[in-house]
Amino acid sequence: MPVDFSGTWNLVSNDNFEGYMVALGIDFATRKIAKMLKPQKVIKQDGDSFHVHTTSSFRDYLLEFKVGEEFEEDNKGLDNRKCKSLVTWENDKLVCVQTGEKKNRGWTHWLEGDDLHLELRCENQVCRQVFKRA
Ligand code: 1AG
Repeated sequence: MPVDFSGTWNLVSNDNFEGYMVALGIDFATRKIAKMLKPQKVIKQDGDSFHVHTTSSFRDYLLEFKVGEEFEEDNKGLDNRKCKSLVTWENDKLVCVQTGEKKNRGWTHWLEGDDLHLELRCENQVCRQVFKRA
């Protein structure tokens, strides 16, 4: 039985989101708005099948995937760059490698106590987000 990430999660901290957005080439005006946001994540997990909806007052992002199955990701409303994404389990962590134009791009989700953690990586930048159950 894998870990269950299902639930509604609210962002409580967002370390170096600015550096991550700069690495993705997000323009100044968009970054200024984006870093004020407190997004919510709704995760629906059925075993290895995931539906992750990140919502905010500015933009939303929906990602659906199955662990171990590579898919095309469009990053629509984020940096809009297409990449090939593959999510795998590394013990109880969900690790995504996003292969494309940007080096070292990907993310990791894990649970720690009652918190949901997300590390977002691009080039030499790491953004660390923590979410609490709504
Ligand atoms: C993700 O999480 C990232 C989801 O895939 C969105 C989080 C951060 C934003 C990423 C890049 C910044 C690009 C543009 C800034 C503009 C708007 C910010 C909007 C933020 C809310 C959507 C991994 C996993 C499943 O949870 O996606």
